Amino acid sequence: QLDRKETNSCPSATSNTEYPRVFITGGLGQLGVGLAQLLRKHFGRNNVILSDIKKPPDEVLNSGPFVYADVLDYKNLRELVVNNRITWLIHYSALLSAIGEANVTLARSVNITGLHNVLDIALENSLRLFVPSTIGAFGPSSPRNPTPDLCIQRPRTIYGVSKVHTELMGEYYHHKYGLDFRCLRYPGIISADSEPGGGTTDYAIQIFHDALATAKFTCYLRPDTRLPMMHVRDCHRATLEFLQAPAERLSMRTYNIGAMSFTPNELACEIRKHLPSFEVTYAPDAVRQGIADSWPMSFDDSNAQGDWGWKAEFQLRELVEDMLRSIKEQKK
Ligand code: AKB
Repeated sequence: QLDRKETNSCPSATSNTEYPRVFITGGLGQLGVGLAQLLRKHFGRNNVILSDIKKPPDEVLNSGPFVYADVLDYKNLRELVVNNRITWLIHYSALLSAIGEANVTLARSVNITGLHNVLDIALENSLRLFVPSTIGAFGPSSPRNPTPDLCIQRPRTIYGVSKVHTELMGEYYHHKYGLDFRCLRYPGIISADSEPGGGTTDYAIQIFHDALATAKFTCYLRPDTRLPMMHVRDCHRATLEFLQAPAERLSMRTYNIGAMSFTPNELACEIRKHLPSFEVTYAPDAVRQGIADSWPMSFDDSNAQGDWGWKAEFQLRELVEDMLRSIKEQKK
């Protein structure tokens, strides 16, 4: 029989105590594995623990510690944090915008009850807590082009409502109890090696796969739907730089981060520079078009730039080159 401690604790890296001990929830979603890879380069393989409720693929298991963790199971999560001497908690578990609309009860529970659990565990254990927010935290009455950090936020999706709740609860715990809560509002994140799940910006990933497979793509948004987007490497770097920023440089606890904004038509035109025969058909879907129409067209991220030096590296041209090259390599 396995010892309980053994099942719930992962090997410590070294005696080097200056590195954070990082725990990532929802680690098998679009962002966890890539962020863990970057953090492990900086802090050591065993100092970064990925977790999820799904079975990890072999390459994830072989790349560093992985444990089962359900964010709705408070005791299990607390035990993992305590037994592994965690100092930074990165909370990626969430249902995204489109899938949230199809599963409101589940989204409310994962996105809101899950957040309450991690807030309490982070406070009890003096953790630095990072939770992403999103362009989806804004709504039809927000200024859309550009959207500043502080403005009206009345989103119309359960995802957006749960993320405004995240921003407000995290900031409340920071001001009332001193919790080191940090939050970035991510644009749509574009990645080649990990699939998104149920977002509104996902078309901008699928388009590359379909372009290379069949030179045809059917888009669920209108050709002129402009949304803020970011290459996944910029997203991971922003997250690390923000987590490492000294507290005195942070004039706020929730920041917009931007990189580029484009429409499906502009993206298709850029892809056509590499694949001239590429054709796109537009069949707007009422739910996702409605969501996109209520979201920012571009982000004002001047506070992130000024406070902790945020600057994106990828613009549309580099993003398209990198996505096409990476997907082609995966197929070899
Ligand atoms: C979604 O489309 O739901 C996400 C997001 C922008 O937060 N990618």
